Amino acid sequence: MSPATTTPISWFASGRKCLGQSVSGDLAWVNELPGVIVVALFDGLGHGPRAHAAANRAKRVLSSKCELPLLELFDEIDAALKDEIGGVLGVAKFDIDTRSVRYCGVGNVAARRVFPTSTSLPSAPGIVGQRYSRPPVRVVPMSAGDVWLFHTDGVSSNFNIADYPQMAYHAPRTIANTALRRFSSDFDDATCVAIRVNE
Ligand SMILES: [Mn+2]
Repeated sequence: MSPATTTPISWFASGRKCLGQSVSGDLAWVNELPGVIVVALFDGLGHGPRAHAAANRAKRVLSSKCELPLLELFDEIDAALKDEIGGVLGVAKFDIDTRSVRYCGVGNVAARRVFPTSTSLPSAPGIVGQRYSRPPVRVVPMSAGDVWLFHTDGVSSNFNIADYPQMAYHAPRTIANTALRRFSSDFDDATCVAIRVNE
């Protein structure tokens, strides 16, 4: 994926598959709609071909239905995954007009604003495609200079960008690649999306 150039948001998605696997069960998906940038991160249960198939299914729904309100989008993906292995999912909508970020997450997927202040958006328990609690929709303000990280559990949540004070000033490509290189496990698929709200 390539970073946005025509919007007030720049982003980069970086990912790597589990050692020994030929495919990844993680999916980072970003779409720029008029006024809204949708960022989705899916992690199919386990890894390998079954997780990859689930991620592909989630991707098809995202591609056709990402304009739906978040909870309806989750319902659609849940229904589409009924005969797949399921997975965890986080979806954020960066709304340019209202300068806000709406987020829903189910399962172990991280959504964090890491700069200038740290805020983690919690997920509801469960597995999309199997059983989950309808996630609350979180709405937080979006300000120029904010840096967000979305990552799967292949990247450690212990990673704190405050420990690397220069990092937040780098381009999203560098932030995502660095998080992946320094803080990911070889033994799981690992994916990180870095987002910067431009001035
Ligand atoms: Mn994982």
